Amino acid sequence: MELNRRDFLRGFVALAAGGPVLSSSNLELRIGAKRPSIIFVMIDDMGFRDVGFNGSEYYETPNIDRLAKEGMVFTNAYANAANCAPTRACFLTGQYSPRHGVYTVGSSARGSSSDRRLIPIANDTTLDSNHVTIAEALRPAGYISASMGKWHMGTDPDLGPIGQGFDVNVAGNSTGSPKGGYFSPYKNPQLPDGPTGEYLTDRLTDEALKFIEANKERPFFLYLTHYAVHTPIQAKPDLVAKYEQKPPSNGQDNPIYAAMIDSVDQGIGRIADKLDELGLTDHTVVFFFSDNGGFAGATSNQPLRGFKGTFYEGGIREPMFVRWPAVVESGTACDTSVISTDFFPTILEIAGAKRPAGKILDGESVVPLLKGAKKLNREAVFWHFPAYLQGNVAGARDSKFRTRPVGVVRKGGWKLLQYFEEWVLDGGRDAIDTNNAVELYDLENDISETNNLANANRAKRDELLDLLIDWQKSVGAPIPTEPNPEYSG
Ligand SMILES: [Ca+2]
Repeated sequence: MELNRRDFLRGFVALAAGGPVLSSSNLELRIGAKRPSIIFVMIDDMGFRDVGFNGSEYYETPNIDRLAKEGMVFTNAYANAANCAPTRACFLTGQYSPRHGVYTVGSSARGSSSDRRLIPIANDTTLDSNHVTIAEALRPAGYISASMGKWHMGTDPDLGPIGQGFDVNVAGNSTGSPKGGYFSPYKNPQLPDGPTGEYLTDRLTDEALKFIEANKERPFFLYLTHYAVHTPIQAKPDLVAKYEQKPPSNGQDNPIYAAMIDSVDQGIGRIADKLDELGLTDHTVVFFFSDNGGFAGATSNQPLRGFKGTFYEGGIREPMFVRWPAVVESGTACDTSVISTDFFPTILEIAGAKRPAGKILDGESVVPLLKGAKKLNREAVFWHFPAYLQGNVAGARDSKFRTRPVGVVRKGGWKLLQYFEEWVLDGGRDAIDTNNAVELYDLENDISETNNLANANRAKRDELLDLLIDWQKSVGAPIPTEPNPEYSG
């Protein structure tokens, strides 16, 4: 039996994942003990078009683009929510928000009460320790895990990364942004200060390189969860100067934000170089993702509608690639919808780790897609946001809220949004043709969600609405129904 390099690597992967193995017992012995390492890069607030590989002409991301090109780019990749904490809770548990109760950041009753028609569902701001996190699920498979950067789910010893199963925590706590800013001194109890003026993104990269180096002989899981590119918008002056010389492009025009992205990109380049230097590149799976859409004060998501905080595409569609030279054909793209709850089962399959006993995983492993399949088994992906997010951003439904309570489903190229205020208070399904409770978009032909087809395609509308309502029942999604007595119309 003759093996070329790719066959060899595939055999290694199959073995690691508990799948069929190559026939050579020597080969099994040599590679059986080694499982792929996994680096999950979670950027904060990075918009879909904030990278070169998705068409930005202003921001420069040559390292990110190179890794994307060496792997598979996902063009319909979604965060589970339009803001930070819920997407992270979904990623860490592999469960949709109704199962852990983290729906939003802070209070679910944001904005002025007099503008809210319903009493929203209460929000959990931390992840309860009874959940099994991805780090806890990987541990029995022999993985050492590190969380480096923003955590936003609580603070150690109990609810930070260490309390939730990671072996290493650098800089992670309950905060959603760097309280002391991006330059040392950081005022972060989980991150000893560096030299004055050290830049946080560079520091997290340094820490990541140290972790990789220290664990090069064993499988590791590195959750590199940059604080960048969340506010405060702060960057290194030499990089800012570079972008001040560039003409804005397609609404992207902030040189400081561009420089923040540049520092992230340089860090990715340094990590890729380290993997090469240590001979780990072929056996390390690199995921690149962001937790919600681009922030209205910093970037442009066009042609996508809306920003961080809205459930239009600009709030939830993310830049994503997976590089895994042993398995993923370079230069490939996948347009199947995937969502951040999919990472948990994906990572377990890659690691050959068992699913947590007694826990439902809502996502589906994307490993078949990585191996060239075109579809997953499921019919649709869902969102549930029974809360209010204040703010006036372009593309939102009204000028007071980035979103009001909403449920969302995407099936194939179609997307339906069910707005609970109109649904609950204005006659529900009986009045669906006139109460403005649902919106239906044909994303394949209308990526900007400009044309609401709810009444033009009632069959599709009803099909998606039935799917969404069935899903809400199946996960026990709480829908706000109590009118707010303080609402003043
Ligand atoms: Ca975020």
